[in-house]
Amino acid sequence: MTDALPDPPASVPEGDALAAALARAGLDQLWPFDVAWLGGETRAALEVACGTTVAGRALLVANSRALWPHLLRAVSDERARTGSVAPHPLQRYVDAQLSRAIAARPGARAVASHDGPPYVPMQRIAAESGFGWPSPAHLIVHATLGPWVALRAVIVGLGEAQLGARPEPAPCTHCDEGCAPAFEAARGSGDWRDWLAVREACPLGRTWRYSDAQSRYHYTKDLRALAE
Ligand code: B12
Ligand code: SF4
Repeated sequence: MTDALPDPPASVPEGDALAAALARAGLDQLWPFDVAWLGGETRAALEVACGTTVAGRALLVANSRALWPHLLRAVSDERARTGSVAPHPLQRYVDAQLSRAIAARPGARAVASHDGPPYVPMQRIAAESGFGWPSPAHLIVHATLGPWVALRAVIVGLGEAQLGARPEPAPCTHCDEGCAPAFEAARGSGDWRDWLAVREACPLGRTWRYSDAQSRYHYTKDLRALAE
């Protein structure tokens, strides 16, 4: 059983009340970036997703395993209130937290990774903003969390960037354990456990892996995982 593992430290930019509110709700990995750090194509796709031109400070909203107990509480409250759980509880939870967080920030606009199509290119934004780097298995890998990170949203319209130079995360160098063979195996498989094995193959961030129920829900969307 992996549910007894501790949560990783939240990553919140200093003095950022909006980010701190999201972290308290389990959206615990907040990465400020300057829209100017993005390549032209990515920025254009972000503008399409936001329905407006974007510039200045933006915030990438991601989560580690820390989100899971918050989601379980929200689901349990919903069941107590209405007697059932409506579809897409995770997306609804994220949407509610984003709306609440930006309510007091005129000009701020949030676009969730599940909004679409067209989708906001979250993986390209994560890579080009320096949050993480793309692995040979096409997952974004974070320096601390490894592949155990979900990309939830981008918030734009947060004023002047004032962030200096873009941080350069070290890209994946070849490692002995390699996710590439696991990825090749998963591509030909219809079993979600083979996709989970792609994440498990990475030596980075193993301490922060998702709990068993969280993994099952993320890969299968099976609502029964929320009741375990
Ligand atoms: C649509 C989608 C899917 C679709 C279609 C993917 C496709 N090839 O067309 C399906 C349902 C198959 C899918 C599956 C998975 N996905 Co997906 N997916 C997305 C989503 C919502 C949109 C992608 C998109 O079209 N972006 C817009 C285009 C323009 O940008 P792009 O960078 O060129 O996008 C390409 C890649 O992102 C790629 N892609 C999407 N998901 C995955 C997963 C893997 C492993 C690979 C290799 C590529 C890939 O497909 C896109 C189009 O070619 C993104 C979130 C987002 N908004 O980006 C998540 C996202 C990329 N998926 C993610 C994950 C984890 C997965 C799964 C591994 C697990 C899961 N949730 O089921 C599986 C992979 C297993 C499998 N059987 O393929 C994560 C990646 C996290 C990370 N650390 O990098 C994201 C960011 C969602 C999240 N909340 O974190 N996904
Ligand atoms: S297994 Fe190795 S190559 Fe794959 S993401 Fe992890 S560090 Fe990178």
